[in-house]
Amino acid sequence: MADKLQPGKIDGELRAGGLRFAIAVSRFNSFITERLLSAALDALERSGVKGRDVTVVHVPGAFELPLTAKKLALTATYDALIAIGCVLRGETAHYDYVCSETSRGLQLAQIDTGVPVIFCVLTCDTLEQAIDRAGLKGGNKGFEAGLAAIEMAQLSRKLRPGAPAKSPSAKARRK
Ligand code: INI
Repeated sequence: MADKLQPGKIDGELRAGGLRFAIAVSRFNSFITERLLSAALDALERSGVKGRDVTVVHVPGAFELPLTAKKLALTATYDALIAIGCVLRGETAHYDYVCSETSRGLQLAQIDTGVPVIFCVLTCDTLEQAIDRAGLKGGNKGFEAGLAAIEMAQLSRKLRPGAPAKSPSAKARRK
């Protein structure tokens, strides 16, 4: 039987001591976003992050998150960012514009700057759906965002420009 392929692997660990994070939080629907924020902070703290290494910035609404994330990234201070918001569908097309521009803008912010931006913006039809995802039936998306930020911060350190490419160990190659 042919040898099983042993690829080199690069993973982002969930160890966060010494990493720095910023969290941009929308005040719109703060009943939800503050719960997401608490859970994100909980995930960071349980993973060893100190309060002095986290900055929280409040913005009016989700639409303001992309510019804020980009400005935070350009300070070159943070290993990863988290953008927290909650957009609830109304009776007009406003929801669609806010959702699409917020997600597009956050993706651009991380692609343009190279600093990971974790997307923790709930886009829900009803308040009940949002409550479920902010600590009720659907867990808490803020906690997941905190863990994703740690993983992406670690991974980004390993994938920095000029970092040695990881190849299988000599032992694995001899097999
Ligand atoms: N902002 C939100 O974060 N969530 C919403 O549900 C929302 N709705 O429904 O209008 C919302 N609008 C405000 C928007 O994000 C901007 O703050 C505002 O348009 C000023 O630029």
